[in-house]
Amino acid sequence: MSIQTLATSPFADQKPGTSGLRKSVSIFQQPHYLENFVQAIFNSLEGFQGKTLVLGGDGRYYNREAVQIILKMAAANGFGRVKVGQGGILSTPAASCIIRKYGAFGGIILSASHNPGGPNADFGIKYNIGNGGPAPEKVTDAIFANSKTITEYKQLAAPDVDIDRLGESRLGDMVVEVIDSVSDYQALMESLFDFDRIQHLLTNGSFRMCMDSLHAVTGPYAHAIFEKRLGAPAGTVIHGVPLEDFGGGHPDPNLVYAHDLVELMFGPDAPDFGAASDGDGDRNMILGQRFFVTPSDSLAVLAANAKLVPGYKDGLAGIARSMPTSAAADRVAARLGIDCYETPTGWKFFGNLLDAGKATLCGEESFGTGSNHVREKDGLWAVLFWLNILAVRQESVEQIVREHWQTYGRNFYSRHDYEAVQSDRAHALVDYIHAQMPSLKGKTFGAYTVDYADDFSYTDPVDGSVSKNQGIRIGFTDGSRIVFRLSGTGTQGATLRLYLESYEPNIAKHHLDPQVALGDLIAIAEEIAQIKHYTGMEKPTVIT
Ligand code: G16
Repeated sequence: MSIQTLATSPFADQKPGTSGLRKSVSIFQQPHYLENFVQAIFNSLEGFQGKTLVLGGDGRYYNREAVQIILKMAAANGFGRVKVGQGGILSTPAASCIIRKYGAFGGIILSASHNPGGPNADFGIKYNIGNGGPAPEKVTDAIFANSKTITEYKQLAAPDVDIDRLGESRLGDMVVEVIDSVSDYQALMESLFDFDRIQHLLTNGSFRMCMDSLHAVTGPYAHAIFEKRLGAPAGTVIHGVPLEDFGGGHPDPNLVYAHDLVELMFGPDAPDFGAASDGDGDRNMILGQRFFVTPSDSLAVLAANAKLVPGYKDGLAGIARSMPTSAAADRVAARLGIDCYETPTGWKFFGNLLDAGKATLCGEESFGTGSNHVREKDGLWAVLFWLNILAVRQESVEQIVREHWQTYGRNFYSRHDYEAVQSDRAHALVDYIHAQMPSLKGKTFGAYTVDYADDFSYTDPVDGSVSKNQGIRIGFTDGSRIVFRLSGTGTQGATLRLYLESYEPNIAKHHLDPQVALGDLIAIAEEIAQIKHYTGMEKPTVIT
């Protein structure tokens, strides 16, 4: 087996987005495309010789080929060991758990998350650092810089490794260790939650749950944890076999794409609890019987009830949420007397806060919730957290959320996505709002007066790094907000996200449909941004 150095030339489009590099499979299949990016990752790291790399992905189309390429490149570049998930499978939170548990140098996760998979859909790759979390901006910037100047990459000339059989083999001087994809992650979950109590809930005959894995990576994890370990009846997990194209579906746990689960949970014979996770297992959607819990509310409810859960019984150091996420969690933090941090969109921004012990729970409106147990958001962790709370409180999901609103008031919240907008038109819309910003403060729209209008900028309280242009915020004097952002994870044109939030302390109005409660703000957003004109769309593609 010899190390080969192959000549290559740069691709101009390898700038990592909100979470790694995501492109269509056909782009990744171009000669040298994946290799260039992997070598750019290695070139921007120092001191990994002889160290361990964790490798796995969500099992989507091209996962297995990419694993083989990366194994041979890791061997040629001098890693000492690669721990690879069996069959190339590791959920994103499991990869984070394994990096931390075994003190690995870092990890490569192959996923385009909630984007569809298959030969005509998307693939992705991201690098996670030794704390188990997504590479921070200084690392992703270095990777991008390297990708623009790369001239060669290294790979070992060797046959493919058998990644389906557990155990160790050698690739040149490097050990390849094929590990069980589930067991380390399951052990971590057992250390945090009251499995006995959850088991009792799931087997006492009066409680039913449905977990929709959307034919994505959480299937094996959910089968092992909910059905095998916790005793839920077979069939509790639906769409539990990971498929390379996710069965043709869109593995995004929201009210639109998790339609089978939504139909069941809003139907006549609905189970008590429903949940779904995404392509790589880091997102979650929580449903009660005919009841949807917004991710922003979910974070707030988990924080308010954290002491009921063994892993968090000593209380929380702080809470962090992304800027567009509603301020429901801020109200809980205020009552608990702990700090609440507002970060830009992207889980990577939570890493420093978690490492510094400033935050224990983190959450995002984009169906992401997690804690300091790993450095990624974690879909099944959130499901287990909810189950633990339900097992202790013996109330329904709806009762728990309604009681929460009674205590803290309700933050009405919604996100409107306009997908696959022509890029130049999306940027023109942003420019159009920017042009108005200096004159917006003090302006009135019906009953609403603009309090501030800015482009969100974040200074990391731990390392002082500054991230600018993280979304346009228009705040009103009553605390309501409109936020505009262009997504950093789409692969087709641009996706405009419009986030809307208002606060309602009056219990008599808590039953309102959020689209009704937010109706004035939706109209104001249209007036300020001329969304229909710029996107050419009459209505959003997805409303959550
Ligand atoms: C990624 C990031 C999240 C972010 C989400 C949406 O999630 O990890 O932090 O909230 O994308 O980002 P955007 O609004 O830029 O599309 P995932 O689950 O796709 O890895």
